[in-house]
Amino acid sequence: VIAGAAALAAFLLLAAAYATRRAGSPPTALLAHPAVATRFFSFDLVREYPHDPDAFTQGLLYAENDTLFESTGLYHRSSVRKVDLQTGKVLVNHQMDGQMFGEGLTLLGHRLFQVTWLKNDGFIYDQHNFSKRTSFTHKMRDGWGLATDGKVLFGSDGTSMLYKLDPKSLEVMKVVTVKYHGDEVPYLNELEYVDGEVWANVWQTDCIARVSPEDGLVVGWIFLHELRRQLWNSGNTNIDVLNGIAWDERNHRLFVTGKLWPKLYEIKLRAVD
Ligand code: DDQ
Ligand code: CA
Repeated sequence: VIAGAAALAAFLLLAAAYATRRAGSPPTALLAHPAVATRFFSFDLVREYPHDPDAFTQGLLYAENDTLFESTGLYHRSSVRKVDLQTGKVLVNHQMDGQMFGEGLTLLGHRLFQVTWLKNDGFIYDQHNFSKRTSFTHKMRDGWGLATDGKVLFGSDGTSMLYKLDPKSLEVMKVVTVKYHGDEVPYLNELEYVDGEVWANVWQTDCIARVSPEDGLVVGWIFLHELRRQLWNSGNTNIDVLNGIAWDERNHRLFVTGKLWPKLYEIKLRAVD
């Protein structure tokens, strides 16, 4: 799996270089696929905040008033928490059953939806009282990421499939295969809905795919390897992968972090194409 992910990352970089070089005359192979002008993004660092280095971040979203909701994974350590953005302090913590491995989290209305790894079980929490909890089952192959546009849920299961789920019944309303120039993009992980697109961390890479949820086409790639490299170079060698995207829609702030990362970053994207 790790070799596969490394190959995917290498492929993305090559594809980016190739697409840039040939921008004037698209290669005929690409013309066989719908003409999508994929954009490539680097970032400028706006601010960094502390993040619990023991949080194996699986789901992240911005709530309001500088608070975030986060779900964390690992057996006997999974949690759902409300976190103060500025200090990284955990304001409210719900420890999950030790047999559960927390995954994606999203907020719709006043309810937090969460999926779990290697199970089809999910939970719905009252955002003001995590002990008010119900459960559901879903028909995705597994539970990885969740996001919402305020009406439906979007889900990922570690494949290249992006699901649209009915928040009432949790039934699958639609599935699209996420593709970049005709090739499937597997390992879709944590999700975020941003201005009509679904953004997805691609597991084991430092890349976020910007996906059109209507047809699954990748319309942009965000490259964040510099964040992980900086952490590593400053001695944080226990960190795991990039995971966790939160969008503050009102103030147009974008936050990213990773599993066991001691920092959470506010970044601004910069187009490099
Ligand atoms: N996922 O978040 C990518 C869906 C799963 C991550 C699993 C990481 C493995 C940790 C070790 C598990 C011990 C059984
Ligand atoms: Ca998210």
